Amino acid sequence: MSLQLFYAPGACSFVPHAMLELSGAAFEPISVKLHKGEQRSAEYLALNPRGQVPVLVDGGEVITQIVAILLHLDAKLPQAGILPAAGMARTRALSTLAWMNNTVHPTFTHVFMPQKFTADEAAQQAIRAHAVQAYRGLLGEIEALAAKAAPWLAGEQPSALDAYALTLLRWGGIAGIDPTGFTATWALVQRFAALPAVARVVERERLQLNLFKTA
Ligand SMILES: N[C@@H](CCC(=O)N[C@@H](CS)C(=O)NCC(=O)O)C(=O)O
Repeated sequence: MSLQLFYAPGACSFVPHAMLELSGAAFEPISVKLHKGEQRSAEYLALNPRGQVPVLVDGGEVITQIVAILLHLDAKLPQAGILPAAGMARTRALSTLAWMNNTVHPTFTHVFMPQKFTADEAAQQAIRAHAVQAYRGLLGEIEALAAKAAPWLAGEQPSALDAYALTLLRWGGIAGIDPTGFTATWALVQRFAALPAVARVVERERLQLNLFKTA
């Protein structure tokens, strides 16, 4: 089995990165430095013409999109507990995963890269300010889920939802939102980061969980 994961430190690729490490499967993590524009190199665009991470290469097959990568890994490495195995628990976890990926994550993109949505600098500031407020509300929704975690977001086992929650809450600090204010999520994220496999990924990506800076 040859598995390669192209990831960028601190990016959404943390989600499959953490789950691969938790699975115990052998894989090659390959870092793509987004701040250096490596995702726009000819070599990388040949792999993923959209110029984004994550990319999973499994036996030469290129797979993009977090949800597709996670479902592929879940089928291949069921021991990883990427999602609950079956039943309504799986359906609910998929529902939350889809929402994190299609709603929470793109809201942060409006905070972090408003230039993707308009070239007008004043409009960029307005988009950013509006998206920060929306993002705060979405982190509040994750907080309500974390308050009910038993003990993880998808139930008894740590899953992709906990990895995504870590990424999204950490991004809150970049958006100027204090992550420690979301007490249940903050506790969950710290517990997840302390799992030995996840701690290896946090170390490999050199992640600091709290990026919030007071003015
Ligand atoms: N819908 C995509 C989103 C991927 C994405 O937004 N990746 C970001 C990092 S979090 C990226 O590679 N950005 C680089 C860029 O846009 O230049 C997925 O689920 O994989």
